[in-house]
Amino acid sequence: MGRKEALVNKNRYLLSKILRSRIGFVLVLVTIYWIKTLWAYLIDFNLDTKGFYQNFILFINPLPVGLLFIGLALYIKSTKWFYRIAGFLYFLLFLWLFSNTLYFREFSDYISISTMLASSSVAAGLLQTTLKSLRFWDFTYFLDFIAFAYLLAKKKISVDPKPFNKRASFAVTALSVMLFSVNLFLAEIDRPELLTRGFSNTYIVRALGLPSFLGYNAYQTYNAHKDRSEASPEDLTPVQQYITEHHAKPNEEYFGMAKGRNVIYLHLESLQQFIIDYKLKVEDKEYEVTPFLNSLYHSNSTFAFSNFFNQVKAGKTSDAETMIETSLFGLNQGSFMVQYGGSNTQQAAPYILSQEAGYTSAVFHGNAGSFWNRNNTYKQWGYNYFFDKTYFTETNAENSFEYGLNDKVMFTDAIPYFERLQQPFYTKFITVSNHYPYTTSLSGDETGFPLADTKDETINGYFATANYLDASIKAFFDYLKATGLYEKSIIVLYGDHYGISNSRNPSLAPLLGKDPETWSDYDNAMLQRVPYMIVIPGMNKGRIIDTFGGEIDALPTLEHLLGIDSTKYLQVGQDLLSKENKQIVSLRTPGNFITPTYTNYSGKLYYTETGEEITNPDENTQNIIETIKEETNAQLRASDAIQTGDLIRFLNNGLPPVNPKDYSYLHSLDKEIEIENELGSKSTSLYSQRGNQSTVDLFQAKSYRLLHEQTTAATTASTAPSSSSSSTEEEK
Ligand code: GP9
Ligand code: MN
Repeated sequence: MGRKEALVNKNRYLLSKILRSRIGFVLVLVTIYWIKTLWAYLIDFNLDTKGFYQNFILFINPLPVGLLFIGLALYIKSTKWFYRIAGFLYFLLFLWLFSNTLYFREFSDYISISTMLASSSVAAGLLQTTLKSLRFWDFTYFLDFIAFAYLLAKKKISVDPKPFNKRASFAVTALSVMLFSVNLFLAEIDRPELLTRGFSNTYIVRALGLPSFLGYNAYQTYNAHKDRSEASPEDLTPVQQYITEHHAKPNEEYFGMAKGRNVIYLHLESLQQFIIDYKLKVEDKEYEVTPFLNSLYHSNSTFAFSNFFNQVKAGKTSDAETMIETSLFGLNQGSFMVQYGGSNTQQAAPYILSQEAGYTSAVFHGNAGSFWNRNNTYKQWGYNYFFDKTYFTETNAENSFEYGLNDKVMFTDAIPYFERLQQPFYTKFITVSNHYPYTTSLSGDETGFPLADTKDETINGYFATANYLDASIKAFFDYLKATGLYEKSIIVLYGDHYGISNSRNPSLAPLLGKDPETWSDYDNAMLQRVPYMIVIPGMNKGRIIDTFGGEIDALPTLEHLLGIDSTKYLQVGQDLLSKENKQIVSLRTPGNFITPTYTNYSGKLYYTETGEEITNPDENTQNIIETIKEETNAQLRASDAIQTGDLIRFLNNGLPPVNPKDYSYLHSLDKEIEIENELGSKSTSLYSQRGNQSTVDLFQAKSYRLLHEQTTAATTASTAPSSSSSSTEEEK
């Protein structure tokens, strides 16, 4: 017998020895499940893990649940049933894993409870697409079954008739629960508030594994379902009453002034209002951070708001999107889009505009479509297209970071899809490069804008990424102007939420000319302002408006500018251009609010204008504060009732309910082209209007280095013209 043969025999012997005991059998199944899951993580799922720590969590996460689940069989006394149940539990885990790999190939997401509960026709369709997504390497997932069948046939597996000790079985359960807690603990360190905020299915799967994701999803679905089943059409009455009383009549001067125009939303990631007109001082030199946005801010084509506040909570970006698109708040805990977005009946801007004025709608965003459950929520919002990262240049270390593709690349890559949209369109570009930690998104030619000089690296990098965002927006505006879309559009820009958190604000204070020692919650509250600018090219009534408002007010403001009556919708915001606007900004934490006179933040009351704290309010002030609080509570109450009770499903306002099954975000370019072809000479896409000529070349986003070289070259050009020739060559 050769050495190799001896080794194989030894291994075989060892395996059959392990398999001979019940616990051995369980451990073998757990190990195979573990290996298969890792295999699926490696070849099928795209989990976007970064660094050793995240990969380590990914590596260990199949073990606890695998052991817990298959280990349950150890409690069974009967030999026959022990083997049957252990095998069955293993098979269930495998089935869940394998179905998810097939599903993921098609949908880039994981199977949720609502996917499974979908009607049988969808299920049949699912089965079809699933079968189509089988790949030749899938046989690897079945190798163990073949091996087991072989061993059984050859009678190599002998059964262990001795039941496992009850206490030992319990010890296995306890051990797996403990391992699971360790897993959860490590995951929470990597991503604080993982379970409360939800983020995306990918985050849950990569931290806790597929079976836990199912449990998590089931819990959320159950909660949403509970609130929903308790609600009835009568709940609409108080909500509608609030909305009617709270309605702010449109200002006749502006009503319909942008009627029929394309709507372009530019979501400015983490951009705060303090950055507008701000000049960063580094080594005695001043650098304007957002020169282009500043020019918009001061333009007479822009309604620019100086007291516009973000009203998000744990759902951050998703909360901002929810408010902007529906004029309803996110939740007090977690993210509305994650918990209800995919299932609630909603009447969001894309759907309203398609119904009222035949708009086509699209979102462009360079991150995974499942983040914040966008892929499902957007269908409920009636978005015709969602171009997520799968439509753009593949991400790598240079062109992207944790949260997605860099903005300039995203805009560049969006053009081929953007130019094919039928007009009028409602589109949203969600930028991402100016996102925490502000140190990892820019590299190579995009670096060069000076870093601030504080002790906090996050703050130091913020200005450079904000400058990058500014340059991306400028490039996009240049494109709009070059194509002629500019005059046909209304462009709305908003910052979604703070970029520098309250805990870091004292370090930011000196850059704002403030003393960190006296920095207060009032200052924190004031920093919740974000940019909000409505650009209507060609109009000249634009100015800086100091009305106090927030994200919840954006939709009625837009509707009125487009000449749409907002009264028939369940929206709790108020038009910011209306003379009847009450200027009460409810923050999502009940009791916190900002008005032009008072600010109540983190349990403290201030005069908004001076920042002076009101420690002993007189009776009159107390009454005023109580009235404001009651107003904000009523607004949040109405919104929460609609959101958690899914009340829009009871509303009869003439709009048929959105059917999410009518929407798919696959093969979108083909669909756009098909529509162009169907419409023929009636096609209104930019591409068709330009005689089937692409506008891709009209979008030019130069890197920071090129832009910078160009300006230095321009200033030196008069003295040394030859020095600029090489860089101009490169710019072409
Ligand atoms: C990710 C992006 C970030 O797709 O929109 O969300 P945030 O972390 O800002 O909530
Ligand atoms: Mn954000």
